[in-house]
Amino acid sequence: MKKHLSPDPFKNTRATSGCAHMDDQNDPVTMILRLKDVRKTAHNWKTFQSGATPGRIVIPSEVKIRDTRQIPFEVDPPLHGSFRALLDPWFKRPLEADYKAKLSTQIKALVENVLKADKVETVAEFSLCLQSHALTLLLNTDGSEADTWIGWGTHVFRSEHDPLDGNKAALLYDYIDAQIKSAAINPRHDLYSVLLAAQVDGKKLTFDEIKGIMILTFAGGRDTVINAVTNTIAYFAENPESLVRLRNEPEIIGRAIEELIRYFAPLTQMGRVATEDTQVCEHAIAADSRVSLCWASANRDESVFESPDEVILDRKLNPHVSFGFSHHNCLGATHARQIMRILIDTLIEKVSSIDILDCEENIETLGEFSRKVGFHRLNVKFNPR
Ligand code: EMZ
Repeated sequence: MKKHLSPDPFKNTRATSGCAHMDDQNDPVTMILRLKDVRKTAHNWKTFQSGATPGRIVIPSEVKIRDTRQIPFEVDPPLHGSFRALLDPWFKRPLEADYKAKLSTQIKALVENVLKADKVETVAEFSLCLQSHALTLLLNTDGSEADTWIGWGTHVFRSEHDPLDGNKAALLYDYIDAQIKSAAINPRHDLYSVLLAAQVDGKKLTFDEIKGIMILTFAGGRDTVINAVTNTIAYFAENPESLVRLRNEPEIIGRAIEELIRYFAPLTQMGRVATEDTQVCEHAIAADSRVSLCWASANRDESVFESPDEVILDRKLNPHVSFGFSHHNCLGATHARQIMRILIDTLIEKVSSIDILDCEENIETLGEFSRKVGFHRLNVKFNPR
């Protein structure tokens, strides 16, 4: 099998049942697999809440390793809307010319650097570096902070052999605590200082609210961006004609980005907790039990997407849910799309082909399903134009 491929493990169950069940630390989850049901459930925040015990809507659940509520994604309307109103303008900054220019400088330097090497481990030496440097722009913080974050590895709450690593999370928490405290003493121009000066619904944010926003900013866009970038490199390695096509038809790059993000669905699913006895496509859901919005399955729904298992770079109808759906749509999506845009522009300009040398896939186990979400290791050689 080609290394870039991401097979759809949900196909049969999506067609026959529409839902699947998985256990997660004795707190079972009903996975919702069809696009229409995923969208309807995401929209219905009164019955399917995000504001449950912190960590419970994440799968695997993080309740055992954290009690800080991540904001805004673990908050329901109407408070959720007040936080989004504060945060949305800041997270739209990646559209500004100055931001794009800085991101472009970072990505160009990184690509030029890997072009000099005989072998590059894409996850650690490329995607993680790219993600961490780009995050200094999103936070508007000192560029040298990236080196600290790179040292933490690809996931904030997981380590190589531990899917829930509380000690690792403590590293991030201590770091964020120290950053908030120092910004409180000496105000700066970064996100910490913006949050310290801000108000939501006429009130200053508490320390824990600021911390919750910062944790989400670090955690939510980390493995997801790394997966998106690494999978994109694997795709171009095995489809060199696509690089040529995008070079010749730059007008389809926007659509190509959406398609790569649809196909690879960097975040498999996100949970909700039912506030009452209810049902989803004829499956009974008990009050206080969990459902998941399975973005990865919904993106392959054959009743919506033609040839869902193919990457069609200029796909026209593409209502994918890789960035979630409804009011909780991904706050970092503008930043993520800008990263993909500049990455593709840079590859087109500087790279002729990419050879995969060896790899180890990152497979998630979700009850009866196994899903490839990316790579633990992807050694490649970038060849210059
Ligand atoms: C949470 C989540 C947010 C969670 C949009 O996703 O990302 C996961 O990777 C983290 O582990 O804590 O931030």
